[in-house]
Amino acid sequence: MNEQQQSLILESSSRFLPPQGVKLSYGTAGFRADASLLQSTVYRVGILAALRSLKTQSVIGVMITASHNKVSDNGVKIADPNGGMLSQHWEPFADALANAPSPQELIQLINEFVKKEGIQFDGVKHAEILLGRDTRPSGEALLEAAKEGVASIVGAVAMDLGILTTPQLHWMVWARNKGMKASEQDYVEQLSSSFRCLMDLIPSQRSKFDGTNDKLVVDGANGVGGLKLKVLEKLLNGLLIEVRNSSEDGGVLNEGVGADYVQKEKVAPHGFGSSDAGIRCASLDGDADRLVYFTVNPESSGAIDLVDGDKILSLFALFIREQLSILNEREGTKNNHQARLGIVQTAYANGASTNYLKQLGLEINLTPTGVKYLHEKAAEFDIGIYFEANGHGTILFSESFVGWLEATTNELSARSKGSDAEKAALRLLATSRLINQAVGDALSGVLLVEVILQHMGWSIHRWNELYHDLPSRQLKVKVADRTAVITTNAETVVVSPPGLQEAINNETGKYSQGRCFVRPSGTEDVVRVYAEASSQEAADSLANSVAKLVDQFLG
Ligand code: NG1
Ligand code: ZN
Repeated sequence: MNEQQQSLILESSSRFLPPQGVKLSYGTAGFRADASLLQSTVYRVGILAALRSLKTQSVIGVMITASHNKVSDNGVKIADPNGGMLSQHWEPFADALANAPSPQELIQLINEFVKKEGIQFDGVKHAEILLGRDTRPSGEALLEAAKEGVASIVGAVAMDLGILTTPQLHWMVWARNKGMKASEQDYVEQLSSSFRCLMDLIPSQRSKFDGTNDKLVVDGANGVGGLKLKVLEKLLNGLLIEVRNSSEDGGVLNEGVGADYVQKEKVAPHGFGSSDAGIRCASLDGDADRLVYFTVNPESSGAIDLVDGDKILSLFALFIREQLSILNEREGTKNNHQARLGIVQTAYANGASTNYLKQLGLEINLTPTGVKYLHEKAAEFDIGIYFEANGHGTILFSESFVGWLEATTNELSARSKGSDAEKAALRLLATSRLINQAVGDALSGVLLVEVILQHMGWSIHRWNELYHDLPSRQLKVKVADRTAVITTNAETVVVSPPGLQEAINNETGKYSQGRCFVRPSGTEDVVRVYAEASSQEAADSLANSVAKLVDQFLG
């Protein structure tokens, strides 16, 4: 770093001193904390993003959000050149950068790192960073801090894209680096046009829903998702969406609303009641990267039938499998190719979903919690479908498979226009354009679910009957040091503290269909407990006893 560069960082970083006595770490979803603690961290992530852009010579994204966490929290994370999460190789540097106590130590750290990584500040190479934020009130000032961080690196330019969903920002980074048109308008056009294309390809003999099922009601978590869904909806032709709990409605972000609340508490979000019984409802989280469906139960107030991420995955898998098998039956095309379809879940996937998918003959892979692990695994297949039970997931299509699909579609269109095989290939292509290729996206997810339900001629009840969830319970345990819990086998087995896993096994063995695991959260200062058993009482009791064990071993 030359003198000019050093003094630029020294000057601006002295205006963003880190809070005393707080140690932040770049967890599974970036840095998250009470918003009042984050000015300096976000400023430094601005620097980090600029360095990442110089290193990769690609556009990098910075998203300011704390997703489903409470409104007074905020967070910041980086979108890498492929639109995915920051390379794990850079995470330790992110941690060190955020925690450097003084401007001098910050400079020293950056100096060492750029030398090691061979990053050059020659004024010729440029860096470009896309900045977005969710609707949190603290977002605006934090975004300014990120801009200052970017501006403190010579040759780096920040583009403020304002309020976006997290997946929109990731998509834009992905699209920019592919040389595609990448504005918010382009996102909206790509989603809506591929949705309409899939609607046009619905087999005519499939029955439509009855009247009561026509409308979809979406809970926007009082966040950004509802806002953006209203923009999309205008271009969808024929899909009726009513948005409730949108950011402009004045409710508190994620409070008694949103996908995390609905999935974990299994109750209707604020603004939904018995008059909605039987209607197809969906819930987004605060930054619209999670999606769950539900119906309100007419008999008991607040109770719902939840259709979670596992069931969305199952619906997607059925649809993709149907198209692939139609394609495989085609005759006489060149370049025959059996696509490899892979399913990726975490240990939080309901056991009933994993059994169901196995029965379909699908290949199931388990990874640790955290989108980066699921995404990486799914990218190994021609088509990889990944979902967390909480509703975060997507379908990845490999570039080579999309190339093959395009060639096959052209060939089929020339030889057998209107054939089933051509339609199946066109459906897969449209799906690859509709579903976000960078990260799980509630908006593209909702559109794909809607069109598949119409394609199948299914109501939400028919979909929910694919299999019956095993009763489950999730609990959080506050402990002195959650990092004392070390796990293996995709987080299903505790290796430390010693003896804890044996105690969990012993407890689990007492329950029919019992399954239970514990792991340290990557986003909150807690240890999470997950339990499953043949009845709700049993799942609750197993979770409670294991929570006590965690407390005993770590309290
Ligand atoms: P942690 O806090 O590590 O459990 C939570 C979710 C993850 C993922 C991340 C990122 C659960 C049990 N965990 O992680 O699946 O979505 O947040 O937002 O839902
Ligand atoms: Zn989220």
